[in-house]
Amino acid sequence: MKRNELIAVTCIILATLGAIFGVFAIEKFRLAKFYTLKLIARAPENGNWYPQKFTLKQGEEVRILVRNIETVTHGFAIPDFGVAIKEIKAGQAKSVTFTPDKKGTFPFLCTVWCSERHMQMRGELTVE
Ligand SMILES: [Cu+2]
Repeated sequence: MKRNELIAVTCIILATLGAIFGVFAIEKFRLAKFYTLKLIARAPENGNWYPQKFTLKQGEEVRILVRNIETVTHGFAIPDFGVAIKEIKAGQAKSVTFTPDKKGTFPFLCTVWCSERHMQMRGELTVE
């Protein structure tokens, strides 16, 4: 290969990689900026909620993105704050915004019968 061809091929490879990494960087920035918290929904036998415990600040609005990475439908609810996402289908992500107005420790849970261990698909949120 001639020197000029080598330079051209190198430039094309770098431009392609740059575009790919650029898209990932923008996506990461976008998610970090718009969502206070990202939750992964998994049935208990596949690891359960991740994170299963998290902390929020009283009076500060939060925007939670719940991502269902499984092949079954899940739901999401924090009954103490009247927060609910009725259905998050397989592979879907949905968000919910609310402001925790009281301190304490509260359960969050899946609201769709998703597995034999569905009743254990729970987590805990602390408001400080
Ligand atoms: Cu579930």
